[in-house]
Amino acid sequence: MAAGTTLGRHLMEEGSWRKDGADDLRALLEPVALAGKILAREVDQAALAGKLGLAGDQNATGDMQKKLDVIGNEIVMDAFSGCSVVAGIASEELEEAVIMSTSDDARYLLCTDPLDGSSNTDVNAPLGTIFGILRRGRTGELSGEEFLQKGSELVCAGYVLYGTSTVLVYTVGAGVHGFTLDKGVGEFVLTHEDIRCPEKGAVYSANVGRHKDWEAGVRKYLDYVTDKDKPSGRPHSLRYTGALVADLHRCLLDGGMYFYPGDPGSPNGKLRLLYECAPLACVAEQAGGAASTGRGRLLDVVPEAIHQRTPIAIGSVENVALFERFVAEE
Ligand code: AHM
Ligand code: MG
Repeated sequence: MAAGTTLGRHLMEEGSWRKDGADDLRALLEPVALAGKILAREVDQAALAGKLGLAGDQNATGDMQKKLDVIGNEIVMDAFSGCSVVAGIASEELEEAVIMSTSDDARYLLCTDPLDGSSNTDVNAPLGTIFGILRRGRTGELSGEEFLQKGSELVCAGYVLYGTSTVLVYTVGAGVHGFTLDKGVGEFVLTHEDIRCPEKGAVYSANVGRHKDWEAGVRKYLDYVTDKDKPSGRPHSLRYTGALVADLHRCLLDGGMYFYPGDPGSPNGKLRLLYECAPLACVAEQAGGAASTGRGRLLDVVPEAIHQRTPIAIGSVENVALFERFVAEE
């Protein structure tokens, strides 16, 4: 694609040969891009505007909300408020799914974590926005049950990473493309065309401070990647930012694997299936990588609840396969 390709132009060209069509793709992704631009500005200015720190409430899954979590959720909802093709939104920051449009054109559902990695807000470390779009099988009154579709049903997924630059990465089911925000002109410009995740990598991302609570197979995997074995490139290097989006972005570009397993207090780990893990699993697979619960393909898991958690291992296909073998052997 030509140098200087904007997201809008890319969507028109991609959409011209996709089932959902250019108009739908633009209707779905332009609000994501708008929310990404506004959130990039909010994150940038938060310390100056007194928007760091806790908001004072808990969200639906019991996390203490940061002010930026609340602001992020409002920004995403506002961006989609004029989008008639999206019937409803399920968000990490909303107890229940919210109706956005009752139009007969409302053929899609949005799943989102508006601000991934929000423990990073006050320390100037990376943050993200995760989004996944599902089809809606019917019209009429929206029910929360309609969101309970496995990740392989996602028609579009991606993330915005607020790091040293702001990057929007998306897939509509055939390849993964990345756009960097040119803040001077306010446009996302194609900088990472057809991202391919290396088949293996020598980096792992996990909160190893919790390793004593992990099941035996996961602990053995950690022993394996930290063992010294020059021919196989071990030990692997540890990189953990506290923002899944940033750690996955590194895996996609450089290879490696992020994992967040369960522990006795939280058998399904920390991360949420519908709006965190499934959209990112969709991106990983589309880039030639993989995502697993440790015991099978993550995109095959049918959610039973909007805020359901799942263990996850995501990144290079060989790393994920090896992780699954360690888990299966115990
Ligand atoms: P959040 O949605 O509340 O920010 O939680 C998700 C984040 C991930 O981005 C990150 O990898 C993980 O939680 C960090 O958790 P921990 O502090 O337990 O390592
Ligand atoms: Mg999150």
